[in-house]
Amino acid sequence: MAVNDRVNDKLPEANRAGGIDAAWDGDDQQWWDWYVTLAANPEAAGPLVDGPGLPDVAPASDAEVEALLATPYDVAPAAVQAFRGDAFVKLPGVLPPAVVRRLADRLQELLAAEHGTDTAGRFLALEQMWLHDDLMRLVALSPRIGGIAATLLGEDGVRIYHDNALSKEPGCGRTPWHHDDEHFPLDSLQVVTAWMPVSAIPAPMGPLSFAHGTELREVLDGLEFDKVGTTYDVAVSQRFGSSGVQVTETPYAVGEVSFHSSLCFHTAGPNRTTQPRRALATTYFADGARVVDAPTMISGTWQEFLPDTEPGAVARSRLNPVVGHG
Ligand SMILES: O=C(O)CCC(=O)C(=O)O
Ligand SMILES: [Fe+2]
Repeated sequence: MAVNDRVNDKLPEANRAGGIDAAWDGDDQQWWDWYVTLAANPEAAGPLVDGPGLPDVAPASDAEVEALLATPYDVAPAAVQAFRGDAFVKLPGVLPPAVVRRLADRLQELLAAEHGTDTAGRFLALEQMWLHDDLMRLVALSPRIGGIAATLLGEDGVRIYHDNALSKEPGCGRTPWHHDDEHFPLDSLQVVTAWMPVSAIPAPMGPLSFAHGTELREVLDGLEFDKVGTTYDVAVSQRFGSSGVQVTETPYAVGEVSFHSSLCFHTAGPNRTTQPRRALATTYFADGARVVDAPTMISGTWQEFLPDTEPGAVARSRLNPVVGHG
């Protein structure tokens, strides 16, 4: 079948014809249901294995969560260097196990309320939880997390773009290779996502994996995004392989949090465990950044995160408070 004849039934009708320039015509969950179809998945080998479970500790109280998330984290100079060179860094001990446990328990409630239990093999998302959930607001607006983001970017202040819960359910396949610059309609490369797992994430569960470097768009020069199939994902992987690009694909310990810049190319393996692979992902951008002139469908439901903000305007709506200071 010719490339142009291929269809992807997860694409909303309005996004099927033409290129990627049209605005996304579905909701955030529909976006993820489509997006994971763009990842190539080798034949799965063997049955699902046990996951690591949730941290085996009593959950922190909400007051303890609040106090911890207000406490600055000491970012080592070597970590800042690593982030600026590699475009990502994984930081140990950002969240104590009892806090992780409390967040995992609450996230379970929120996901069950929204998506029910018939979720095997899917990639479930929730976004903008901070607008209606007190605990999730503590995370999204955390001076600790926002402070790390500002320090890594070398900015005086960062604003929140959005929060997310990302649940890769048992049996769900890979996340396609991508960098987030194409997802955020921001005219700035000073954008970073804190990816906060709510359990340990061993290799079979599909930890987020990162290609090292801030200049990788050069390595991928000429590759075209494929909105119906896996050709882009496959080609990125081949180019990285043939160019000797280093990829870090390591497990996460409980409390470890990664920060990836919008220039960082990343992917994640399938979840071959019986436990959902869950993380909270909050994105921050430099105070003063503008919205691009022409957001595309890859930017998804961006007006939800930047209400009353026109393309080209400074991104500082009522939903983008300054969260962290460097
Ligand atoms: O959770 C995943 O597999 C993908 C997450 C991601 O791409 C991101 O947080 O930028
Ligand atoms: Fe991403």
